Amino acid sequence: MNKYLERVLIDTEKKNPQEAEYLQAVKEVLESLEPVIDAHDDYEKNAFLERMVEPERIITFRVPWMDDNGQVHVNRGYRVQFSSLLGPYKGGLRFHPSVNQSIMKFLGFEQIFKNALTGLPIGGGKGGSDFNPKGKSDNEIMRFCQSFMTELYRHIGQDVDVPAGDIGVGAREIGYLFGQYKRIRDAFEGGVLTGKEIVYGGSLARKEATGYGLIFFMREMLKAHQNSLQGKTVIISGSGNVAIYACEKAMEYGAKVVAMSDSNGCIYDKNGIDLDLIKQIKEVERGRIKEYLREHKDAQYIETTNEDFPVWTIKADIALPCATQNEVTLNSAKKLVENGVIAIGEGANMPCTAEATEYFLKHNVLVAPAKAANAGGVATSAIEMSQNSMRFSYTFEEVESKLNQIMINIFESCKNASDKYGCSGNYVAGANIAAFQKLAKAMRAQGIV
Ligand code: NDP
Ligand code: 2IT
Repeated sequence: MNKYLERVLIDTEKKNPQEAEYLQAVKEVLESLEPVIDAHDDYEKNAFLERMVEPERIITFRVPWMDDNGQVHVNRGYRVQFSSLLGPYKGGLRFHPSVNQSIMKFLGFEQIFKNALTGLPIGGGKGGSDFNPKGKSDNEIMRFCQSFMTELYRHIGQDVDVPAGDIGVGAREIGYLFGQYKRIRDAFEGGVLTGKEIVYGGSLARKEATGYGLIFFMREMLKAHQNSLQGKTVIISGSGNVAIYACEKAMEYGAKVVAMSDSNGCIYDKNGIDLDLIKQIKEVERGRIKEYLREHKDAQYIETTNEDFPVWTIKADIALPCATQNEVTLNSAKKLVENGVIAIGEGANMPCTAEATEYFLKHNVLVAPAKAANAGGVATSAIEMSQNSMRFSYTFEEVESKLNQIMINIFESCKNASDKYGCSGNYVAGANIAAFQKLAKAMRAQGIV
């Protein structure tokens, strides 16, 4: 390995010994940058990589809140403001009990590269809390969001840092967060959060954007390999925001989606998933996916019992992990390849373990990497910010068409970079290289900061 790269990797490991997810994300990027680093001998002198892997700022704070029984709880809030090279910090908020500094940093780090690929003026950040929204009442969610924002507000702003949703944070949470921000600032700064409801400044098609964008990217990738989604069997993990709209668009392109999941298990419906029912269970009732069987008695439910998600044992041409990090283990990758999978589309962030990704690439399975393939969500967030600044809104069709073009451009950037640096067809490396080149250019232009 290139000596400079190797040293930065070792130093990063030393400095962040407990942060497995963060180190995994950094390692993947640094390893794929080797040909670029070899070609630029001034990167080391100017510490380009060291500056790339050190967040500009990490904020953690106490979030006390009271449940409906009067019991007080304390959670930890985070905002990692990783890079403002290309614009205000931008990235989602995750509410999930597994949230810790390592997960926040890996997500923030990946966000910098993803946002660079969109071609839009947004830096990279991420935040959230180890709060578990499952089983909480609306009032509990509101009180938690208000307490969270009462600390976060001083660190964000429409030209400073613009959070949005992620796991456990959707339009309901964004609404409560926005209400509290507006109340504290005594000003209507619409662009301070994205993923808002349409009625107070949200963008049409933002809800659909990550899932739709994933399928647009998949369409482009398959096209480049003389293939398409038409008639393909698809399995999807998760049944949240990304999974639902990936399913919807895949079906529109003539694919048959036969499985979806949640953290408890997966459903397999060989006749094709009834997406209206999934939306009813997940978006309206906030229920468990097992409920699917109440209307489809011949569908199967398989419970999750260990780290290998059962959804990946179902035979399919295309697999779309849309739940969480490291949800595709090496075991699962082997099973998918054995079952003849041709392409993986990462709707979630870092859903494949390093070993799984390596296994797919070695077996000529196309991998649409998260930083590129799920960038449609944040790209549409940036379009929401523009609409807020213009005090004007686009139609659904206008936003979808911009999103489509952005995903086409992102695929082209990944493909060109992989062709140019001798790793044709490896879009994981292509995405990292294409994004890094933009960031390095901005870093050089802005001096030592
Ligand atoms: P949601 O909260 O809407 O849905 C998450 C889904 O994944 C649920 O079905 C959930 O099941 C499942 N899930 C979450 N954590 C785990 C876990 N630890 N083990 C098993 N299943 C799990 O989130 P999103 O759809 O918004 O996000 C999904 C993924 O996509 C995340 O990786 C996120 O970072 C990424 N992403 C999201 C974007 C967006 O715009 N929302 C943009 C780009 C990427 P359960 O309900 O049982 O917990
Ligand atoms: O991971 C992601 O890109 C998101 N959760 C969306 C971020 C955003 O700012 O829309």
